[in-house]
Amino acid sequence: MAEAKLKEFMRMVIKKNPSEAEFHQAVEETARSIFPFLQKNPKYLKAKILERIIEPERVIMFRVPWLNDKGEVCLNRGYRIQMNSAIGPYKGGLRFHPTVNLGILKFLAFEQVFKNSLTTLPMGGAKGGSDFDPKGKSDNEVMKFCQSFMTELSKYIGPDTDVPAGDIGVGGREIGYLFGQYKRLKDEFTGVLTGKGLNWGGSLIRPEATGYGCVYFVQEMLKSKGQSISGKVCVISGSGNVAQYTTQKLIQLGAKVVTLSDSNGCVYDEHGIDEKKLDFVLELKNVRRGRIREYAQKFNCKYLENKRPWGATCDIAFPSATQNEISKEDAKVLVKNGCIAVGEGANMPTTPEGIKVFQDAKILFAPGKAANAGGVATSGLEMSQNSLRLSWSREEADERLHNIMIAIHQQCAKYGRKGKDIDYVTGANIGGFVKVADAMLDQGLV
Ligand code: NDP
Ligand code: 2IT
Repeated sequence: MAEAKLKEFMRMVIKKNPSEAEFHQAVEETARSIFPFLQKNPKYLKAKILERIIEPERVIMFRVPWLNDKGEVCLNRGYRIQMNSAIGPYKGGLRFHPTVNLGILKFLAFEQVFKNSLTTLPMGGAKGGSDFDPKGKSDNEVMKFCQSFMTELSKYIGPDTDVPAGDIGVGGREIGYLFGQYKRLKDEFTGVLTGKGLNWGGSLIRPEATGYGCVYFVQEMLKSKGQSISGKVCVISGSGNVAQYTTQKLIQLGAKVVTLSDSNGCVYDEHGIDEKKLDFVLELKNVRRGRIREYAQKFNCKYLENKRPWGATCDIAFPSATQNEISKEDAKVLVKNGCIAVGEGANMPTTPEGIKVFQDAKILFAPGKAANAGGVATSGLEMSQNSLRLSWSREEADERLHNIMIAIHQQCAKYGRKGKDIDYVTGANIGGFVKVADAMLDQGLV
């Protein structure tokens, strides 16, 4: 009965939003958890909250023309999906990657609504970006693109309206160029973006926050089973912002990280990545913007061309690159090799079939909207510091982040407890939903 209703609901979603496969996937995963909850709480059904929550409040699409270093005209498409503002200003990252399209950004904006609600902070959900590929572009070209992108985006954002941040392909460099252009256009120095440089309104710990937060969350899951991070063998995908600081925190807590990857392949270091090797990765990826293959050459370890790291034996997996990077087969291999926990640093990195494999095997599985919420949570802290015109110490920001991750774990436990176990998918979906749904009820038909 419930399955038939879900199918009918999904038929409507697909018909109304054709060619948006990732959006359909994210909605179905969430609706599957929420449907039974709605039956028990008909006030949400009557107000059609689920139907309303999947419809963006506003979608902005725009042309981004810019000149490359050869003086040629280049053209990209820009987007901002303002998904839900029931509990606070729109908040969420910008992704610059050639695969960006409307469906991918709608899935990310949808996930962001629930994630931001879980953080306990007052932030609505949004996502944006462009099909611009920063790879291989000069700093000058990236700046030109960012200036053109912000010239249009600036009409729709503001510190109390919508506060973008980074995501794939958008780090400190891009946030700097975007902020500079916004300030120039509006003649205002405000907290309109997060992930800013420390000298101009950024928060300590923001670069580290997604990775650190993901490890703090996994630490809580392990604690619930009487276990700890220390001594665990970990595999990580990606080698960008999230992967780098997940690695750093795991090293600090005494775990052994054996893999990192990028879109060309993966490195396997049986001796483990230590602080020194991680410094090399930070310089390679954030300054020289090179390929992870160089790590294998430098430290004389295995490089697997065009491979993901899921074949390596591990205790814990941290998918931290992109969506749908763990298939059903990958999940089976991880379980077979003894993996006991998965912390999703990326957004929706596990396919629905992969999630089922993890759940059937009863391993600890933390969905992205809970596990990677530390990034946006610390963005929320950056917004508070900007409003108060002060800045917290590293220790204070880290402690707040840590407490938020503990609170998110508690919300997952509250709504996802099943006997001795916690179903983190159900817990995160319902926990994230309730606060937004109640605010929508309070605010009437908006
Ligand atoms: P970065 O751009 O810093 O790094 C992305 C990493 O993932 C790179 O190593 C990149 O390799 C790899 N990657 C990207 N796309 C693909 C692909 N299609 N196939 C294989 N590898 C790929 O991004 P972040 O670290 O910021 O983001 C990683 C994930 O974490 C994303 O899912 C993002 O949405 C999520 N996230 C990020 C947060 C943040 O605060 N930054 C917060 C919460 C979630 P290459 O260099 O070769 O492209
Ligand atoms: O997916 C995410 O949560 C992010 N990219 C961070 C968003 C933010 O506003 O810090």
